[in-house]
Amino acid sequence: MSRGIQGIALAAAAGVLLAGAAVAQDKRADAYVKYRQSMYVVLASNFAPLGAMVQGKMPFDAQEFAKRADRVAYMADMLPEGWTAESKGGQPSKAKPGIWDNRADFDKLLQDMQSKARALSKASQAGKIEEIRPAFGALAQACKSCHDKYKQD
Ligand code: ASC
Repeated sequence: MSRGIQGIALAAAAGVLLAGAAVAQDKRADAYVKYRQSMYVVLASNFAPLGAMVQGKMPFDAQEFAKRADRVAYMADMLPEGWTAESKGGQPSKAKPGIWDNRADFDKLLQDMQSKARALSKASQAGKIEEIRPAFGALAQACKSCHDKYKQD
């Protein structure tokens, strides 16, 4: 092999290796997104019946409400695990890229949602719908505030 051809072969091999590393990186990010979305599925699936009870679309069951509100708070606390730097760019995702440019603001919204979720779980312990209703509304608003800014429609 001439020097020139050797050089080209080396450059091509390096290119393949780098492309391989990029693919591995992408797959890792995609896996993080999958993990993250699974958390949101569990969270939303437990949040939905709370909404139905608060709105009178489902009979209010204090025990059931408290159980699901506890799960929502638990999942909310787990969410940051799905928003690590490794998850950046993972697909398919509705996360707006702005999250990574406004990380402090995003984290603040996430923490606010976590604190509202804990408050709802606490409020649900006494089983009084009139105490639960405002706490539920505050949590729903916290979810929406973040979605409006950082989630694609
Ligand atoms: C849900 C759900 C959301 C939030 C949001 C609350 O049940 O899937 O994204 O509540 O609509 O405002």
